[in-house]
Amino acid sequence: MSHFDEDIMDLPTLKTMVLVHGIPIGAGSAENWERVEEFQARSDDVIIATYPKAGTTWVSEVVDMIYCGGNPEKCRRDTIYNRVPYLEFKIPDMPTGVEILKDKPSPRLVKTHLPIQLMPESFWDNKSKVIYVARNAKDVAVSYYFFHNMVKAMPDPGPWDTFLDSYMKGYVNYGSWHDHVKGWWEKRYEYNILYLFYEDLKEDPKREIRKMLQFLEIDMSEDIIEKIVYHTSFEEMKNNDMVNYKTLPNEILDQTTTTFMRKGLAGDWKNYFTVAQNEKFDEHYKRHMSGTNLCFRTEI
Ligand code: PPS
Repeated sequence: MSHFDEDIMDLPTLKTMVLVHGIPIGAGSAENWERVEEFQARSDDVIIATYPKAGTTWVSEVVDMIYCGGNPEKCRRDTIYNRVPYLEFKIPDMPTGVEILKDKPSPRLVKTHLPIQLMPESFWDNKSKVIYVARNAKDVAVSYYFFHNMVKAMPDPGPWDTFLDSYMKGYVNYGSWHDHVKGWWEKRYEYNILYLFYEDLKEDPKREIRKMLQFLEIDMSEDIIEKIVYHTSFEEMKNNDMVNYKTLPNEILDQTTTTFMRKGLAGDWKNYFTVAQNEKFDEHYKRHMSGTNLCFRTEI
């Protein structure tokens, strides 16, 4: 597990970050850390936990659809970031994730990107359910790079080659991808965690939705499951303003050159990695993922 020291904090990709227990976290969230740590979970909370860009919004919409009985109109009641508040979110002049969640009726759906060791204890004390979604490291790298260019509060990622290098080392918001996916994987039986993969959802969304239903102990007819698959397809979500983040102004999230719902593919990394970058990445990956039985597919 990487624990970073203050001496890396001047790096361009860590501008606006603060170390929280050795993990780079956005300065706003870090400022609010006590509130996050003290967060009072409820036993019927459902947490959607991910490393950034792993399919958070997709699974959030699926889970909200499940709780809305497959009715897309009910899911259009509000934006995804209000329906599934972001636990550690804090930017100036907006209510924090903790504040929004405090007043939500049960069952609350909660989004977080926290590595498992930074999760508020009360989630474990209350045996809240967590759906963790993991996506292969290469597609996450590409998606995260584009996201850095879209979000005004994120550091400038610089050229792709240098960003990729920083990402491999974990010098980005939320730290190392390797540590994140392994940390959650290792605790999946200790806590109430359903561990899912983005690539599996792409391959067979119906199968993965059934896993979520079983985990959430909810019965649902085939017709409704099919409706959920349709409503949460990439094309449908891309055109749905309640999930595509188009409700945010350009000053926060600039979607003029790339969109939040960018491509939604498994294997798009091949369009960005050079042969040399891929070799270096694979060699580094092997070292950081040795000793785990956690396996990813980089294409389907
Ligand atoms: S965030 O900002 O961390 O919450 O982003 P997150 O939602 O985790 O990830 C965004 C990527 O997920 C893709 N996406 C989808 N893929 C397939 N199907 C559906 N329905 C879907 N919805 C979102 C989105 O396009 C981002 O991936 P890229 O590779 O950039 O397209």
